[in-house]
Amino acid sequence: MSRILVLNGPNLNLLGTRQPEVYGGTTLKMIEDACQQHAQAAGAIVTCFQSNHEGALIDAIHAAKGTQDGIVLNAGAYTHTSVALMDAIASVELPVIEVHLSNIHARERFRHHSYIAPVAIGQICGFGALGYNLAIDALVGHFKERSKA
Ligand code: DHK
Repeated sequence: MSRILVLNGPNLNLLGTRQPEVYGGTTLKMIEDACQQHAQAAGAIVTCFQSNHEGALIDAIHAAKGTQDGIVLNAGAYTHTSVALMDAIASVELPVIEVHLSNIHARERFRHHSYIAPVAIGQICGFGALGYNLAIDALVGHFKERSKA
């Protein structure tokens, strides 16, 4: 079974009540439970972690090396600011799928740029909570393709 870390950044603990018109009404707990179920059906095991602190997210990425096969990451606003998160991902050499609930490209200009995108294998945005399941499918598909090579 492949192991996937679902990592969520700042303010995503408030999902469900935070600007539901932008981020939807699904809570983080609901998203994490859905990830567990979806991953199980896809033959993967999910570990979930959320932090509002950049350093804690970096520590979680470092800890994933050797313990996880890939990461689904919604870095929240750190997506648009954090060279440190980008460097952490590049350092551990794990496949990362970047997820956003909202379509960041259809929002304010400062959200169009992602420091995660250059070190991720792909980006999924605009599909709300469904994006996390799509990211799990993408990672599992990536593992399968890689094992054929
Ligand atoms: C979540 C956030 O917290 C924002 O800072 C990003 C992202 C978008 C999301 O859509 O999930 O800009």
